[in-house]
Amino acid sequence: MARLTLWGRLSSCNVQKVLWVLEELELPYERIDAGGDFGGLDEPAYRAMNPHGTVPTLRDGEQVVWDSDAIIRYLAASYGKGRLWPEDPGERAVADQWLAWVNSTLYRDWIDLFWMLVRTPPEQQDAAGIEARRSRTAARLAVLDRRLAESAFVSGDALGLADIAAGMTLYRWFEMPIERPELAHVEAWYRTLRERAAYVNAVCRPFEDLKGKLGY
Ligand SMILES: N[C@@H](CCC(=O)N[C@@H](CS)C(=O)NCC(=O)O)C(=O)O
Repeated sequence: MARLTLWGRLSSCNVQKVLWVLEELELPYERIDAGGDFGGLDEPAYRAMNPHGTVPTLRDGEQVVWDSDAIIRYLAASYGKGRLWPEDPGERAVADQWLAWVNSTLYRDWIDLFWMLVRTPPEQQDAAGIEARRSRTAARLAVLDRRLAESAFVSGDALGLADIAAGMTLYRWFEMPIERPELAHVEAWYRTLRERAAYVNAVCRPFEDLKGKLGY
């Protein structure tokens, strides 16, 4: 039996982040479908692990962790030292500041755009609201573009947690039917991510089944 168990549906972007880390670190794990049409999040046993009833949740032996960022930080600290988790406090802080920015800023506008454009049925869509989120996400990505002009990866010299959090948004960004500004460094970085089997397996998944679904 695998020591690591992950609960969460493959279509969840927060689950995808965790999957990418598991695959990147080549860790053996078992994944249990949960959330969305699979349900299970209100089961007492699930709520005992994750009081919020969300996915993902990870169990590692006796240790249970919920929230995708806490999970990827836990996995990197436990199994990714020298790979996804810099030992040097300064280098780690650089990666951490970009990780914090992704979650507080880039992700917010991007997920709102995804919900308003993809998850909202066309007859309920708000065109002005969609355009506001699209242009804000584009502006956030322009900042990332400047970061990537000076650094091979968002986290620093090597792929790290900030790349995982930011890179998770890119597949859907490039697949959504929207206008996108030219961002040469983001595009080059996206091409390098797509050369990683872990990224393709975890993140590059068509999202047809989420179209028009506001229920979860
Ligand atoms: N901040 C949390 C957000 C968790 C969250 O809202 N997950 C969504 C999926 S991305 C969820 O559980 N939705 C209910 C469902 O899938 O049924 C995290 O990063 O883990």
